[in-house]
Amino acid sequence: MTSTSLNVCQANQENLGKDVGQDRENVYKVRLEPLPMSNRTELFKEVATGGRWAPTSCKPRDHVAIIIPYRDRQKHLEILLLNLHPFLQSQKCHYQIFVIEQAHPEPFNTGYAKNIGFVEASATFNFTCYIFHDVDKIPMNNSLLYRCPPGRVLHFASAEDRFQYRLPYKNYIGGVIGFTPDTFKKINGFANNYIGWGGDDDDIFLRSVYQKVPIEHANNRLGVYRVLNHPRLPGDVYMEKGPMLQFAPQLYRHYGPWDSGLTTLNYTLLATEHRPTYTWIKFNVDQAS
Ligand code: NGS
Repeated sequence: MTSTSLNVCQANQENLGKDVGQDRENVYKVRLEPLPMSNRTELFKEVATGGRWAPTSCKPRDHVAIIIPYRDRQKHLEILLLNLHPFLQSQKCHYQIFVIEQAHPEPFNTGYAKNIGFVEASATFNFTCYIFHDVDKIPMNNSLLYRCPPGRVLHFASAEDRFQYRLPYKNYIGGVIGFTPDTFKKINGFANNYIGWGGDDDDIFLRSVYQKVPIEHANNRLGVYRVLNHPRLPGDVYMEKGPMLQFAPQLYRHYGPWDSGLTTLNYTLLATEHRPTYTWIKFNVDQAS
């Protein structure tokens, strides 16, 4: 059978709309322990080097790049990959997982890492959907389709366990969000100047509002996530982001998001490796940016 005669893929939707009340932990299982090597080989046997997979029995409609900003969270990355590969395969999309690591010693800048992930992933394939994914957020309900609606921001992690399966505040779009490439370019990606932990997600909310890109939260029966615990590390930098966020609406209303973002990246690519279950990209922010 040639690929042109295949039907368009349909995702499995077994948990769609299922009301599990308080019983989420028991209904939606996530794997929290690393697997022994033999089981890993079995689980990942269909995954191509670089962390890419596509269904063979149908024609995928969606081409999804998963972008994970990363630094020093090996155990969490392992757990996320163990869960994410089977999760995405059950959804029958063509996907590739990119892990974007920032070199030491500069403080971690997740907005920068996510923008670089977008640029580097786009250079390899015209993905139709880019999902920016925290390393410590594990999706629990595989009916939450990892797809990007056109012209909107989709916030997937609308029901994290640590926030009692609700948004912690009205404008929260942290954890996991997705865009089509055109929409991501329309808001100029993430701001690059939120250095250290936090704030870039609150900022992209504002960029979306002022670029008139509607924000959609996943239904909270679907956007259910287990969040892995991690203590703040001594090297984690926390910079007060309040003043930047207070000023952002004025900035974006008058000048748009062009001051900082995809169009102002200045980085050195230190490495690209096609590892067995993901593509690893390491970068350094150049001083002048
Ligand atoms: C807010 C942060 C967000 C962050 C959210 C949840 O305070 O970036 O907490 O944080 N905003 C600022 O710092 C301005 S978390 O519990 O994930 O560490 O996403």
